[in-house]
Amino acid sequence: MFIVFAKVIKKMKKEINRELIKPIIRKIVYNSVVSIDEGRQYVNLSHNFQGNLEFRRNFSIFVPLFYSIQLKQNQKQKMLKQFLLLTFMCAVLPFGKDKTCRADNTNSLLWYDKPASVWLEAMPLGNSKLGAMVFGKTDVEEIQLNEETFWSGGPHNNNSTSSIYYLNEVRSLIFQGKEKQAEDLINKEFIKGPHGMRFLTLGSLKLDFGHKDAKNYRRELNLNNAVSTVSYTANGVKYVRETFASLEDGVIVMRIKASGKGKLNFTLDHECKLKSSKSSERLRFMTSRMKGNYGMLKAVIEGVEQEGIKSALNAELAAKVLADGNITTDNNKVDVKNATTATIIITAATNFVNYHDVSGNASEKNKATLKAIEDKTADQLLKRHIAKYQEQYNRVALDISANTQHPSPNTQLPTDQRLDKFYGSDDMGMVALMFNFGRYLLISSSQQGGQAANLQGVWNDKMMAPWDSKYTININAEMNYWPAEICGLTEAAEPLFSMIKDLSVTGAETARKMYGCRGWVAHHNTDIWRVAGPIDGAFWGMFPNGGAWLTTHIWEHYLYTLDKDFLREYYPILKGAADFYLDYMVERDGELLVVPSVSPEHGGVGKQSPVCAGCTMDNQIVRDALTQAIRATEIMLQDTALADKDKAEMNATLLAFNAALKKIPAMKVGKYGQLQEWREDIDDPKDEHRHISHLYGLYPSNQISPFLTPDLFKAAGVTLNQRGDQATGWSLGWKTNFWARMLDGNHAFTIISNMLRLLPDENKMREYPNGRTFPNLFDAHPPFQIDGNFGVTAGIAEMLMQSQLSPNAKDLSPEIFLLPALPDAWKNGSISGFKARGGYTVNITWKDGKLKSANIMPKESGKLILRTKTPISQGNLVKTYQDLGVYEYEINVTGGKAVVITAS
Ligand code: FUC
Repeated sequence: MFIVFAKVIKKMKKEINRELIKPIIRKIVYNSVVSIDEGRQYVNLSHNFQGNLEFRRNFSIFVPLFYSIQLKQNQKQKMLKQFLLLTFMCAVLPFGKDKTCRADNTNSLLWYDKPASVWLEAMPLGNSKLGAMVFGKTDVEEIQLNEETFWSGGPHNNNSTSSIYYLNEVRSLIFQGKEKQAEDLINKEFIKGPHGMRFLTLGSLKLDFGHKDAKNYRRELNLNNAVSTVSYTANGVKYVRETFASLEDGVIVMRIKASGKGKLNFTLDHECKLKSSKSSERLRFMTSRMKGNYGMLKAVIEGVEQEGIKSALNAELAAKVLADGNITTDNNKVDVKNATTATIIITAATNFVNYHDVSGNASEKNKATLKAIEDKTADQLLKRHIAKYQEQYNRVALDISANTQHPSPNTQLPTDQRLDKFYGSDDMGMVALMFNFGRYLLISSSQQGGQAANLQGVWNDKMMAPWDSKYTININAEMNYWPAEICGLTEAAEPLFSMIKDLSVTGAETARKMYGCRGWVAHHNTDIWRVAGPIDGAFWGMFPNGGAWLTTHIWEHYLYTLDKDFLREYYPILKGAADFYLDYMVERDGELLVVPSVSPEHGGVGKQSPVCAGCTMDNQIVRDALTQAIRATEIMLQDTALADKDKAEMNATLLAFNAALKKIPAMKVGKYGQLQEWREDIDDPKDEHRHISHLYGLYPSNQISPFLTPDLFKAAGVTLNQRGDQATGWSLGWKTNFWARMLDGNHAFTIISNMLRLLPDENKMREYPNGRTFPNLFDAHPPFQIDGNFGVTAGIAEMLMQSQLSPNAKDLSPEIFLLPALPDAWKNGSISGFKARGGYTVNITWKDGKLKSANIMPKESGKLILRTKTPISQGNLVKTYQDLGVYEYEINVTGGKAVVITAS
């Protein structure tokens, strides 16, 4: 089949004519959207086509191919016949007989055969600014909405003004072993509230179609183009609804089409549990190309007060309804009658400008958003959205399969059933789907100029979101961004950087007021108002490392991109995080200790309180904060235009940071062979706590490595085994990365298998105690928390490629490891577009569990240390780690010139 097809393609390359193919596609695919955008061809066949599923999948691959190929007129009939025949054959041949025909859509498509009955079955759409959950109902459709800046409260801070007077007493109590008393004092004098504001919902748009008896139902979310489609037949009419959250234009668009003329009738309404008012009106529009009427539904939703912080935000939601039928707007609703097609354009905004300015105007923002696109057709909006989305999404590709000859039959099931059957199956496409979904979620919830993805990304329907849907920065918010750099979604991380910038300002006040320290600090939590003080109680909140941990993302961004302008811009923030520690740490027996602190949400055996001094995670984060600040300072010093005064200041900084670094306590191995979580050997070997904070040094940091610190590496393995293979969703995400760094692919895969277990809904936890993924593939803590999605996405990448910079390396020469943790179950596959530290782009293919080839593109010239588990034909073999089965090569690379690697 493949050979026949390849031959035809070869022939067609010479002969196909675009003009010929275009009408054919149009004819075959009822109402499909075919567009060409500056040389980029794509086809969206996801709606209005009632064919065999496989046909659609295969067809969507072939059409762009054919479409971009030039044909001569005189060959057209013959070629056309071959084209249709081949496409048909692909559709009817059993899946897997021919890999070429097996489009990889099963790795990028979520689909269901019934509407969502609960929120966690609905399809998430987003463009960072707006989040939407589309239920796909036939009777009354629901689109639940969020706007990223709609939070409770208003500008404020939560810095205690009394803590500074009790700091010494707290420290002295801790050093006397009276941690409980220290905790009580912290709770009384350090943590005064408020404890963070919450992320609010805009409520839902409801579209009453009244289609109670729908047949041939299908809904899907296509990760290849970020479009969700619902189709069904009611009363003999086929209805198709296609929804996307435009990344380019900042709106949500729903296009609705009926197969029968004038058969589309619906009423649009808004419902919200928050206090809101709504209005609707019928307006006239006139553009250069069209004129007519449209309906506008508006809702103004009031923010809420929380913990005495008055609400400073209001949101306005606006839905513009265009239709080719009658539009009326009675009772604050929009009514569409006797139409065939309709388009709803949704926008929302608040008066939020930034964390200390709420002087914006939601209504003006919405007007401007709608005005900017008033000339654009729905087709154009779709085309612009897909182009922007694919520019990011298509940077990376992952293919993994257990068996290319006989793919799992599970691939044919609706996604919830496929997920339910994953455990123990060989459906490795499900893993790829989860990986792609993670990338999709990051693109959809975090874009330049927007807010960082919170605990639920940008999707929350609850009045009281779990943990307020804030930013928990003792692991969760950081985890959200673990896939960003390695998956080439570097600009998706920009909202995180801008949040860190804000925190470096609010956190400087916190450092000064609460502790009398220079630099800046943030504790275990923050929100849209960028509160930096401790919250909830010492058990959680007395964690002065949240800000510094966040800054590692800035340094990492530099390592991945080598962008010196970025580093220059953020240098003061890196330095400020390190400066804080110089003042906050206390010297004890020649060691510098972070005190007071906690190893997140966890205490040791025999302790009544987790409050402590210099726990392992403190030391690891301080070590990173100081090391990255030192390296950044060294890079800044290379600037020949630096004034003498600045140079002198930077040299003094280097001296101070280097001196402090020498006094940071080393990691210790405890009595069970475990890595100690605290300075004292008080770990409980039976403890299965979800936070494994002391392994921060293994991942995301690189202070524990099989090559540089084999004893600590072994101890980390002992700790991981003690903690077990079950956990909350995000903890499983972390464990996937841990086991990848332990170079144990099979164990990492066990963790992924534990994560990919269906939990039908939050209230089914009893029946499904092991459920960690909801039907719509949202991660289950439970409840829903998006960090697990991002954690496992990063973990899958980390199993296939790792890059590190040796903490000891003077130069920043990177170490790239190809296939460090490939599980037996992932026999064959490939990755492309993965980014590695040091400015590298990496493609890898493997076969029968072994590296086959790789293509490594360096940005700059230098020396690369390359590790593999299979001997290769290139580079100088400098070391073999017998016990690990690892080969280490040194390769000199030239910037912009790909290094091709082949297994020897
Ligand atoms: C931390 C975790 C919890 C939860 C919360 C949002 O406090 O310990 O499990 O993820 O953040």
